[in-house]
Amino acid sequence: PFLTSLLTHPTFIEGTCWTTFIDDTPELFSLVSSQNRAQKLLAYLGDLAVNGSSIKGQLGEPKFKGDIINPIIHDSHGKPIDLTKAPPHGFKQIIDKEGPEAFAKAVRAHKGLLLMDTTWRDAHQSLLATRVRTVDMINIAKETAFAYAEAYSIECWGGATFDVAFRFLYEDPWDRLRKLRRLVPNVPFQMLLRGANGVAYSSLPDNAIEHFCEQAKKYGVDVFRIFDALNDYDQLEVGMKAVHKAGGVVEATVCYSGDMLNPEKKYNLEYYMNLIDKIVSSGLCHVLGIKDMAGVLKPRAATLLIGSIRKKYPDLPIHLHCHDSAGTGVATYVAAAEAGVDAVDTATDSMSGTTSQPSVGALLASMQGSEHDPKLNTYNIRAIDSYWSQLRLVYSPFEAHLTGPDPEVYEHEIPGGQLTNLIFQAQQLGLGTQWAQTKKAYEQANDLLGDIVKVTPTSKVVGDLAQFMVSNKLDYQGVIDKAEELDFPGSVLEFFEGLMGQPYGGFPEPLRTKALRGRRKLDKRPGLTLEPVDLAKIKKDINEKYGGASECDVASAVMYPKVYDDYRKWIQKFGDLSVLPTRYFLAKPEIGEEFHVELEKGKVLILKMLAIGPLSDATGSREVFYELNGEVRQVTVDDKN
Ligand code: 3PY
Ligand code: ZN
Repeated sequence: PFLTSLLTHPTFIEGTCWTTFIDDTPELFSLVSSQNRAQKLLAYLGDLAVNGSSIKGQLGEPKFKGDIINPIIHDSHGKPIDLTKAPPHGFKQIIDKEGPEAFAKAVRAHKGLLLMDTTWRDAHQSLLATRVRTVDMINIAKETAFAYAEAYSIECWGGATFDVAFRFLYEDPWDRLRKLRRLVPNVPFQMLLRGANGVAYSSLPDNAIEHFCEQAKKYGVDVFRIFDALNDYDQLEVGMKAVHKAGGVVEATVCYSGDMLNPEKKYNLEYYMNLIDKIVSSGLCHVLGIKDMAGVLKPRAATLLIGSIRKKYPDLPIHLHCHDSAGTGVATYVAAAEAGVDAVDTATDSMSGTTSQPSVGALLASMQGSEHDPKLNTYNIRAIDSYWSQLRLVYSPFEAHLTGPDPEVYEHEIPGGQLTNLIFQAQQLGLGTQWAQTKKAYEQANDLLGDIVKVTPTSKVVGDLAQFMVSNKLDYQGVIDKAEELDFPGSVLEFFEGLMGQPYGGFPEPLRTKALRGRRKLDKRPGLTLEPVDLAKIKKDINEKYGGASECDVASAVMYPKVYDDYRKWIQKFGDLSVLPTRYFLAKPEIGEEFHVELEKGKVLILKMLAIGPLSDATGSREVFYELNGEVRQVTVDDKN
């Protein structure tokens, strides 16, 4: 079977095999025969038909169940592009041939505003609970490589996507990275790294971060946006050093919080410039990132902040990330471009706006004819969007149903992804009416914690405290008065212990002491006291349990031991379902409806559900009948209803 896997692998067939191909392509070692895979797939489809979807957070079925139509991309003469040809060279080639410093120089020298497309990461993290699956990115990847060939980067990895892929989609995020990389050889891939937390929710030993970054770089990430959720430089530096060592582009990032135009607020220009000075003087930073995770950077603040950085550091590339929660994102980007920013983040139109990034189409129209015009081919950009407008309807079960901008974000400062999540949770719990209370409580929780920078994982701390306050009917004063008796959420205690780093201005006292009740108080970064991870032992353990452990598997198990373990067990039962079209992953087909699943290149299963049998009183199960490549197959499914 290994030989069959190798000989039928798309990269092998395409003849683009590289020397470390076998090492770099662990899926070759999945010696599961297609027979076995088909049976596992039927087990999943049967379960879905009898018990409905088990995908967490899914409400109802996709609004769109038709065939997805792929767009035709055109060249500059209006002729359709042959997608079997290689796409034009982009910034990726500069990184590969000349390294991160040359990339930074090329970005700075570029005329016109550069764009990062966030559709494959932050846009769906912020709008659709991070649920977009690999197959739906793969199916538009070649077209994207042409339409976005001149882009600064495509964000496709990291942040919550890593955890959610394993936990809720039963997909391996490394597999996503490798597959997309093969299809997009020209545009740099970008990921979001939570500094010393990696892609997890609290600090990990330094060797775990190093090991993770090494694999991420090796399998396709070029640009690493590294932030720390408290803007704690010591925590940030762990990520910067790890990425530098791995040879990636260090996009060291400052999180923007509050309102620097308001003299009464904690985070002012001086605060940001001091942090930026520290980052630049480290000598590790190739690009400076400014991360406005809640969408609270007003246009005039962008002029002041970007203008000040540009003046002090004329050669430093600046990359700005905003969310469009209040509806001001495009105005902020225009102001930032005029103040000297190099790159900004947009999402395809139908996956943009509100808690996501500003729309690419709106930005292109706003910049058209100006000296900062990004000059992308708007026809192709819209063609890509015609694909995503269909996909957005396929993922409708994960919509938070935001109706429009939320200018109240300037008060509650909830980050884009979390805002959608909290609304979604409130709706699922039937607490829609409590939503207004949750927003108010979030604001008060933030004040209680000392007005901290709020982004994963600290945003979760504030969110958990807010929900705790709502369910226990506590206001600001109530928490202060009862602090000694309250059973605070775990994340709040972790924050107070110092496991997420040190907040600017210190921890709030006496609340911290009262809440901790004798637990430890770290005053240095946690990594200094954490034992290094025994990577060899983890590899051995995975090998013994499941076989075929790659370094990527090790990195996954280090980040999320339990989630990774559950994923491997799930795969043993249902196989790798990343190839199943999303419409059939989320809902059963109609009886008699034929559909195709391409297990691997050239190995297509033709499926048709024939019938769902009656409930057997004796066993509590049902038989589900499928036609698979013309043969009738049946699976027995426990009816959980
Ligand atoms: C993440 O860490 O997942 C984020 O998107 C922060 O903005
Ligand atoms: Zn974001």
